[in-house]
Amino acid sequence: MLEKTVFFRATTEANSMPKSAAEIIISGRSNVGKSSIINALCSQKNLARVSKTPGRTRSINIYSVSMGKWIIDLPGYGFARVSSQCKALWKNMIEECIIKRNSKKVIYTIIDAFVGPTELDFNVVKWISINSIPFKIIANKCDKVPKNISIDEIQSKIAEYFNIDKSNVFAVSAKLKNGFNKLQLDIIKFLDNSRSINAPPL
Ligand SMILES: Nc1nc2c(ncn2[C@@H]2O[C@H](COP(=O)(O)OP(=O)(O)OP(=O)(O)O)[C@@H](O)[C@H]2O)c(=O)[nH]1
Ligand SMILES: [Mg+2]
Repeated sequence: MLEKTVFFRATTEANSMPKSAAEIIISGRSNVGKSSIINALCSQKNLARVSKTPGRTRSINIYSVSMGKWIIDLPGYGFARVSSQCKALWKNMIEECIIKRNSKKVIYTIIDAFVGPTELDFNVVKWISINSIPFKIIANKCDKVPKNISIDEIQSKIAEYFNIDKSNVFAVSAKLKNGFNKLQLDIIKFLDNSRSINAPPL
């Protein structure tokens, strides 16, 4: 199902986004691997643009899985080298996209498994949770974690940190394409349970 995903549109105007049937939103700090995760999830190499330079994804990029069912790649947060004006614009755009649009959604916040969850991650997740938006956590870059730390340990620590059930924490490596089966099933289940709608014109 996810391998048929295509690019739909990019926008910085969340209030002009058409209505979706259901959406998966990928959020996380700059450079944590959001775009790489979308490529790995959809078994495609160049669907989303990956970059070594943090702050690469500047717009809300919408990918269509099928009939109004989307995966959304958000610009990363916490990129230090942007002006306060840029940060304010980012905040408005994200707020508009996540909170103000009344869509059926789940947010997957990506964290770096090697660095661990940061205070900024915690605050963003808290903000999502306060706004009653369903969320899950994906720990990426598991290939960088020392081999003596198990995937189970990584998941348990993160679940404890965010005070959520371990089943809502996924551990992957977008680089090695490891750990994606469970995550793909979770996403497909959510999208399959939503009614399709005819896509608006491109
Ligand atoms: N070691 C390792 N590197 C990864 C992994 N996933 C992504 N990267 C690298 O991390 C860097 C950032 O990846 P992106 O997918 O562009 O990250 P992003 O979160 O979309 O970044 P922004 O759009 O700038 O916010 C790239 O150099 C990727 O090759 C992973 O699982 N392991
Ligand atoms: Mg990106």
